[in-house]
Amino acid sequence: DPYKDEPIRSPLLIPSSEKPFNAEPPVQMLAEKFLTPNDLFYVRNHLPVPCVCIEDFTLDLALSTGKPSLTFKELTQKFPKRSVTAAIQCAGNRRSEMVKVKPVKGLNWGSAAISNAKFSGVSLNELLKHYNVDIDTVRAKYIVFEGLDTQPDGSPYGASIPLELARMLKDEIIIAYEMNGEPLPRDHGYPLRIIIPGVVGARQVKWLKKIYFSPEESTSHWQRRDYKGFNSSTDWHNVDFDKSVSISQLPVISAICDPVDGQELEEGAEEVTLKGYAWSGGGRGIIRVDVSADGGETWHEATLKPNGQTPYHSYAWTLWEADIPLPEGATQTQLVVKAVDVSYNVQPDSVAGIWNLRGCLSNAWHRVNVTVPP
Ligand code: MTE
Ligand code: MO
Repeated sequence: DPYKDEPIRSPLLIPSSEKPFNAEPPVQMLAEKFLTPNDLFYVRNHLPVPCVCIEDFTLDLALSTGKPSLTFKELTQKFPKRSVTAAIQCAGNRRSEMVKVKPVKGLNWGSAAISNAKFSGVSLNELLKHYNVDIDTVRAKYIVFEGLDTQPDGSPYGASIPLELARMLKDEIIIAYEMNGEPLPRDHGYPLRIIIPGVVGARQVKWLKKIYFSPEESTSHWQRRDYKGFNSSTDWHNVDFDKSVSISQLPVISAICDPVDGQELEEGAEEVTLKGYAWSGGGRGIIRVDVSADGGETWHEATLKPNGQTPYHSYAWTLWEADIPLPEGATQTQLVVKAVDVSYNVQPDSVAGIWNLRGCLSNAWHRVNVTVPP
């Protein structure tokens, strides 16, 4: 069994698949803490978790100036420790809402395939500079990352981002060895993972083994045949993955974490307290979160909890809260949230228009139905 050496996991995680292990935390717990505790951080594995002996481990770079292999000790001792607080979100977060429109292929994620942590490690740019590589003048089109986890045919999990994006983010990309001040947990990439803030989860390669520059994208299945967007008339008979652009920076999203769908509020309640998260890719900060207690007829502004970052380098999520009146006398109603980022990007009001066959990028207004016993 290739899965016999999996890590021990919190019993609080709600699995959407066991082998490989995929799980999200209870959504109410997500909005409680700005930094998601490591054992509650959602897990998205495509393959068995590799067992790494830290003494034998090296990170391998293939550069124009040479092919250095660094031990864990060299990495952690030779270079200054840099940190970034960032949300990581699976492209399939909130996929279960798309499934209600029409079936899709993918894990049936709720709203908690996203988490937020402080990652610390070595700056990719500082590492490259140490080997006399200037990311601004490298002659290539992509930077490629490979993990230690391999498919049955021996090919590793891999991902890439355009070099243009890597240049924009050069001071923010980190080869992380710590998560919230602790060594990276095995499920999250021990001993190393690349953190590319503001970019989709699929590119945050865990168990990072190799970095190189290339004239083409990573040839991995997950770069070429997955994690792309399509319009809602594209189906498995006419889909052309080569024609679609790989997902990198993600669109604006939000969700109500508390109350949860189907929840019964207090008897005769006149007000409801909503809590949740909002986030946008590309470092675009959240400037406003609107909530409604009547299915989107009338809106109130939620109170944003500052994430400590600046509007154009806002990689962490923004938690928010709102106390709003319930419609008078209603015994059931729909709570809604939508967020606005600093570029005034907004979320689409319904999921039908953005439906796609892989159920990615499900960022419509988030709706939660509740009942109010009279
Ligand atoms: N890296 C490797 N090596 N193998 C993987 O299966 N999954 C990716 C990404 N990095 C994956 C990986 C996907 S799709 C997501 S959403 C994130 O890791 C999930 O990170 P997490 O498990 O730390 O939440
Ligand atoms: Mo993902």
